[in-house]
Amino acid sequence: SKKDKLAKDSNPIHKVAKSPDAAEEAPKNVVDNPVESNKAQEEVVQVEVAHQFGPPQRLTPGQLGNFEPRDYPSRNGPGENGQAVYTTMEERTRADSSTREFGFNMVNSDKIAMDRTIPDTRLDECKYWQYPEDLPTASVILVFHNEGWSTLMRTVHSVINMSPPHLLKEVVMVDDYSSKDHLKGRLEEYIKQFNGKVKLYRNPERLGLIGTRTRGAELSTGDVIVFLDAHCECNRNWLPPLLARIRYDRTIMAVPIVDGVDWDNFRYHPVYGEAHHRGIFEWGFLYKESAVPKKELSRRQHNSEPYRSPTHAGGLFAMDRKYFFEMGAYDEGLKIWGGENFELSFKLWQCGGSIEWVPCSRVGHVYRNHMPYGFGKLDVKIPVISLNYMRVVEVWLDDEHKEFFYTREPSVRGYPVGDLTKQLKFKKDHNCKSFKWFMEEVAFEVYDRFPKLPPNKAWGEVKEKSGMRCLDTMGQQVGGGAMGISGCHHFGGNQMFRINTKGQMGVGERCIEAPNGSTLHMHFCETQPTGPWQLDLTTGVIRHEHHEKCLEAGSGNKVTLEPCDPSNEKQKWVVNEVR
Ligand code: LR7
Ligand code: MN
Repeated sequence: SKKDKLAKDSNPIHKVAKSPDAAEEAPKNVVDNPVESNKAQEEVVQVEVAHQFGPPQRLTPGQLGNFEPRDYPSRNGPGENGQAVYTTMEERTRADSSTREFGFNMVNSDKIAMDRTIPDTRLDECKYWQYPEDLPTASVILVFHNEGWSTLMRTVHSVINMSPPHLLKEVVMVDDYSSKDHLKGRLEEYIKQFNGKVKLYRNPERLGLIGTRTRGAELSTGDVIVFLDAHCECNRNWLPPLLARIRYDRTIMAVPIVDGVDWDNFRYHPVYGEAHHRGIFEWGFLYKESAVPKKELSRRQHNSEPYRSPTHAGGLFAMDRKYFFEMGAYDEGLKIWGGENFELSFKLWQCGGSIEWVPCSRVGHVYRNHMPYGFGKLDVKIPVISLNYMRVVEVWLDDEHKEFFYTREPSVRGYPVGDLTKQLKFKKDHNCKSFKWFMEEVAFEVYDRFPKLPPNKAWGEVKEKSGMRCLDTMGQQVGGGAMGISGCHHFGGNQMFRINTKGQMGVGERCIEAPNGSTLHMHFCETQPTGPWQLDLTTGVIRHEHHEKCLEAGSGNKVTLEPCDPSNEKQKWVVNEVR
């Protein structure tokens, strides 16, 4: 294909247009961009190669890749160079309450300059790429709901500072019905310093992040829309590598590599070491990242080149604006938060687009301590996220794979997902490929980690026949202490188990084992969907076939494996489906 051919073509043709006095221009912010394309004066050879190494002999230290910003001035305020900042004893109470309110330690964030420097986390190669001069312009869209002040505004400053001015059409802020005071007049005043480059729109009601993003895209005027969460810090030259892929092929969704920013001390750090990762999922549609398979890596010549990914975390990505709407934007039936990353990903891949992660584009994201906001009043009796997943599953998965989702989340099966006519019509009209194709050609490593699931033999709360207590994880995690039994609450959650026809007992994304032959513990599920648990539906006995023992309800919250005794009522269980 054309794409493959170009990826292999390493002959550098693109000429760099560089203004001679760029180095003398005073930086307006921390980082400015010394390169202004001046096509009238410079002979620019147009090539179709959007991501191409420049001629090595030109790339002396004074002549890096064509959009490379100058060096940071060295500064040493709190948090500079992405260093951690700390809370004093006097600040402790305020820091904790801000963390409860925003999911971030705002006391620490407030100490850090809006334009602090962060370490360049890119591969060294990245500095030497020559990007096309005629890149599309970008609207950076920040949707926000009750975000903290300094984390939000640092995002805006960072986008402005780190983007070549002529490529940044605007920053579009869309307030998703926030109630915090600092997001009212103070925000309106503050953005005036950006001379109209930062625009602010407000939702008349809570739309959730998904609907708000679509609205932000409608309000945008750039060629490309770039979504960022409202608590990000852009790294050096983050924008051109994303735009270059879209210029090359407008059906590519270009995704930056997400670095971590700590919610407490705001240290900026890469999430992974050398190895590239990409976005996948398990069958309950929890988002996962996994090392990129060799087969994909070897399609490229240079380790800093973009690679294809089945999906992405959701928050940070660039797309051709018109193409986003040609693809139907987000499903309007998705509510507030979650699953929209899969909807757009599956739709893109199955209907002719693609997703690429771009190693030379890096953006830091502050991972929250917890989600500080609710989802508002919604008439939904299952978790909103599950409802969103169901809409995605019902539209984009085939029967075989749908079944894996409902095996992993049996309690939501059959819940009404609302009208899908528009989505199904889109799929048909665009002749979209099957999910099987997607699994085989794009997401082929998923089965290695998350095998096809055999049917459940039983699922629900595991209740003692002779009492009112149910098997309960007791909040234990992998590597933690013993699980137990406690009063049945019929809400599922920590009391919702699945035993499949191959003997695996699962709870959520985890599996249950009895490593010491006595107490039950959480485990990472094996890469085979098998296990030692034999449930006899008639007698209610749950037997561990390797230890040759049976599950017995003890005193207090205890549950253990004991020698099997068919006459012991404490070894009899009933599994009740709960919805
Ligand atoms: O009702 C809401 N309205 C909003 O405008 C809820 C949230 N929001 C805003 C919010 O202020 C923020 O700017 O939407 C943005 C995302 O919300 P977060 O930061 O609470 O989400 P998250 O970072 O916990 O979750 C990830 O998954 C989400 C749901 O699917 C979105 O896709 C987020 O963008 C996504 N974040 C990322 O991908 C960041 C990187 C990796 C992670 C996690
Ligand atoms: Mn976020």
